[in-house]
Amino acid sequence: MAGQNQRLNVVPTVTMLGVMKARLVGATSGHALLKKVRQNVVVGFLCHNNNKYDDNRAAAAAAAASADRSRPNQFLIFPSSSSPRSAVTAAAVMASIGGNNLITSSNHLRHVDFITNLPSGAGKISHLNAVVLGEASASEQADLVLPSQQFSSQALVPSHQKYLEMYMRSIQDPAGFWSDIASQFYWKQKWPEQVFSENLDIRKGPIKIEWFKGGITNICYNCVDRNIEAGLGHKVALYWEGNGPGFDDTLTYSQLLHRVCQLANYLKDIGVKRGDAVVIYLPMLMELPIAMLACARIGAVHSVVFAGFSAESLAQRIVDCKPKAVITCNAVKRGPKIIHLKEIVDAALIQSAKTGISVDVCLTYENQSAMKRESTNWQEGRDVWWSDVVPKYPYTCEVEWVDAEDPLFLLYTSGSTGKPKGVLHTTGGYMVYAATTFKHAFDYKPSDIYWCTADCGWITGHSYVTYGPLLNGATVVVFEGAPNYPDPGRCWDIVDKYKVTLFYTAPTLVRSLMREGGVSFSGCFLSVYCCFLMIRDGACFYEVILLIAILIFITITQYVTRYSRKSLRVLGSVGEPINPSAWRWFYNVVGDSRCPISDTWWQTETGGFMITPLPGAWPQKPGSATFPFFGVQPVIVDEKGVEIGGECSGYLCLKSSWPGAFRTLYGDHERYETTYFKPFPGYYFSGDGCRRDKDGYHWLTGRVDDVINVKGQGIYAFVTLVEGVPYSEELRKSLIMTVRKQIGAFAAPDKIHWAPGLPKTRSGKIMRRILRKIASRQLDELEDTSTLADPTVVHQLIELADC
Ligand code: 6R9
Repeated sequence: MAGQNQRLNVVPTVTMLGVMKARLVGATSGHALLKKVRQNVVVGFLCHNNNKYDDNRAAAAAAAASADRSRPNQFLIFPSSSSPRSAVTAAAVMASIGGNNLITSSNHLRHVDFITNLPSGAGKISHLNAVVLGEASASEQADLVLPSQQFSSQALVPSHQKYLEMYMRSIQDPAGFWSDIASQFYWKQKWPEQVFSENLDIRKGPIKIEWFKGGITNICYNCVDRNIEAGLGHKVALYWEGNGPGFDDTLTYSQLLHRVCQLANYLKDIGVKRGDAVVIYLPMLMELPIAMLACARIGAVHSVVFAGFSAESLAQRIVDCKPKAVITCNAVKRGPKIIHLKEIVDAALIQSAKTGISVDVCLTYENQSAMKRESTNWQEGRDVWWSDVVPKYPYTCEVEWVDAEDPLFLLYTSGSTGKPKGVLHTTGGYMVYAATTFKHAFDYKPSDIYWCTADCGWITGHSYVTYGPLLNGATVVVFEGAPNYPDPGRCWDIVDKYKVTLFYTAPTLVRSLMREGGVSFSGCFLSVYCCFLMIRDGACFYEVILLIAILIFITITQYVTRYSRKSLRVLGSVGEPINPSAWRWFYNVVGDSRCPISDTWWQTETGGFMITPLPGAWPQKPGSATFPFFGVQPVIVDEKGVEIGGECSGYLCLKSSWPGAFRTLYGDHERYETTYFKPFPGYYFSGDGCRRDKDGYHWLTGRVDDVINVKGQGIYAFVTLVEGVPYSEELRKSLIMTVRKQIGAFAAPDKIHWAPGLPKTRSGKIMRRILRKIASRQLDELEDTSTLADPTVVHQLIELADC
């Protein structure tokens, strides 16, 4: 508490606020204050007299505002009162809101500065006359959120003007633009004159994309050896944070090279050769990126499968790519839950053997914190303990030099038919693209500490846990556990522990952390103490009730604000559209209204970011992925495939290729062409809907096949209500009526299915295939649900099907 008290920011005079043109709201009721807060009128609270009601009301409104998580504000509290009760109340509120929400007068003036000095080239900014003090906070009215001048001035791309120059070059001279960047990497042999060749038009023949073909390189060499040669041998490459707090480890670039080489040597020894597939079924241990790099070093093609997917999913992937070896570990603990990975692998290998695909070697890492060796099921002859063999191999291993167009990895994504698609990426173009997108979208600086919460079983873990950051010589945090274990403050604990500067995550996580309130014991204690003081001083029943209400409100953002998070510089979001209120919470609460958010739109297929803010280069709009990355030409087409210009909505396609594009679906080039290039001939079709606003900002609206039309049933809507709102027949009728009125009778749902939760993948994607099966009551065809974050929602939905 003493520490919190020291953070009191006392504003000397009320006129100070006048200077800053903030509107002053007179003493009013807590409810009215909250309303003003919601309208974003109130940006400060002044508890400026001895009147106990004013103190309590201001405190209640402040607390209520902090609980209104979608729009947390910043607060000024001016406790001029000498009454111990009001001082304690003010302190309690401040302690609970957290020091980070308290801003000093000099901070306010700095915000005013930001507004008058726009980043050059940002164009005319509307809404500047909105709220002065809260301008640096993302609010509902102010739809543009500016990077600070301080941030812009140090950014790699400091202005929209500079972006436009670079972007125009990347479009007009893609060969020159990407060659210049590719030259910064190591090539055993440079690519020939022709930098790329492509055909994206199915009417002109088979689809083909090639970049730097004929160039000879190795991505592992570029991720590790090249950095060591540049003097980064002692720099930390990986910080590993275990599931339980206190379990951690560190690898420098030199140590990483040793580990990679040992495993690469072992793999070579068991006969894995260039072009062979290796399935990696590992949790987020350091051994996972090590295994990916070891495969890349020897030219083997890795296929990482999320450790937790069922034996069926794993078997399906094994049968498809026929690996020489499977690399796994005995078990993993995610939060309090143990998952016996080796048992899943055993079952998958039995299944795949039945279809004639047998795997000779199952290299198993002993994850001691989850399970001991002795308890692990074992098949002699096939299973090998990692620790028995790998450490015996030398620290050096010759690099297998490969063609830029040699396959690097296969990553399976669940297709709409249920048969997963093996997205194939090649080496050179992917390398250049992953590295460049990482560098610019996060404004990477060598002093940064980067943490991406994604698992390597997802494309995000390939491009932005492993390859992109390591190619830039970055320090990466790898986290084994669950973000809400042991409590929802874990992420910020990790941020503070490693002084993370760049934090990249998914909206689904942002929303879940935003939802998870938590009781702060110091807040509790303080409030009980306040109650005591109030009762002693003769407070009435309602005052005590009010204080208890404060207790509930003030504790909501504690899990974030009890950590400093001062190190954070840039935040990132990926996986699905981030709704503006989650965006604002991320920006205002997590990033203290200081860190730009890179809302990166991309896909497994694209290999790297396609539409993303460049922090520092232009203002952001909460919920918009903003503008295309270098070399990317997004177009919006109508249902006939005709490009639409200006402000519009339609299907998002991409014109011409970029180096990170996938080259085929493994073993099924026809499906590749049919799925992505036939719907709108001449373009790559992303499958997403998109709106472009009057300022040219892109707003991703989700997958275009999100509308479920069930034969014989018409439009079938799964409806999730705001927490606490009960389902009722009246509500059902009123929902249908609302759609009829607002959109039209044609769009009115024929069936509403209450859905407390939806079947979502770990990255937040709705599994439409499962919803379709439930809607058409084909319950015996649900197939594998192990790729879901929470498979129990399926049973819940089935139970509610006829309610
Ligand atoms: C990287 C990744 C791709 C699909 C994509 C889109 C959705 C991803 C998004 C986003 C809106 C963003 N998506 N990022 N939608 N804004 N910033 O997620 O790859 O698993 O293949 O999913 O995810 O619908 O088409 P992948």
